[in-house]
Amino acid sequence: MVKFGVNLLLWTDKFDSESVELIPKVAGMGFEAVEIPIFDPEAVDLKATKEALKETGLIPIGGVIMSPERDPISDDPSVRRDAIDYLKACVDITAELGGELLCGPMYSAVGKLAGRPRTDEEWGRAVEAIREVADHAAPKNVTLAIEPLNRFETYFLNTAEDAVKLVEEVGRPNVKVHLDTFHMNIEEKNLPRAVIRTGEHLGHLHCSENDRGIPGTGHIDWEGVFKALARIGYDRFIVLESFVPGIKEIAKAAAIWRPINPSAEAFAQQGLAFLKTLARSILG
Ligand code: LER
Ligand code: MN
Repeated sequence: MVKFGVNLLLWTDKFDSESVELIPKVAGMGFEAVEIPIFDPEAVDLKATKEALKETGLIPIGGVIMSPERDPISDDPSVRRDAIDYLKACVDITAELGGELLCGPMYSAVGKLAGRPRTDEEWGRAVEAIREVADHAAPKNVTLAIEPLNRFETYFLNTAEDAVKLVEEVGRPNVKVHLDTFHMNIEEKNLPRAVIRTGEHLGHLHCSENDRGIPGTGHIDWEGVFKALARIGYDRFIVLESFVPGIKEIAKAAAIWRPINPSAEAFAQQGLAFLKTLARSILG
């Protein structure tokens, strides 16, 4: 059975002790899982977060936020080392909170564009970094899910096909592909076909409308996507993701300058209702 979650980036880009109050809020909306953006591993209040998760029964998913200072494909070896250390800290937090999945674009900084295609050297650095983090994560029972982004947010990994290629080259059973319908709408010729080709490699899914609006209000082929999920037997998380202009860092990274949704709450609640209805009729 798939489980529905929401990414807390909808409300905050810095998960800290104050953000813990978002956990009961999300549980009250009817979600079963919560994606926690780990901006600063030191700022995560492990004790309070664990308590809130225990009280609500929500399943935590860790989300990474890379930056130019922690970039696994940087030319600077110390920046690469900081990226790997950061990712390992995110694995530790995810495991400590009782989670089994760490997701996101963990190969490069969001918004980093080089004005050229990725190089073989950068590809090799990403493979090495992800292998090292995966080997750290395996004994903690944490799986990594790698998210391709659209071409305006990264030059490194844009398509499901390339993400599968990366995951196959990494060659670790605890490394999967993470797809996001918003990015797919820009980069894939056909969303259901991309899901089917990802197949057993699919480890995580973000759902967002083509304009980052509420699922069901735009032109994403939701029925096709869910039929493809049924065909590959997908039974992991489905996480709603959007951003609002007030959350500055993520608004900047995702270029959200106008209110796409009436409110964060409307996005989460209406999106959940729409996707749950679809899941009931297609996934059973
Ligand atoms: C993160 O999950 C994502 O999809 C990016 O677009 C954030 O900028
Ligand atoms: Mn996403």
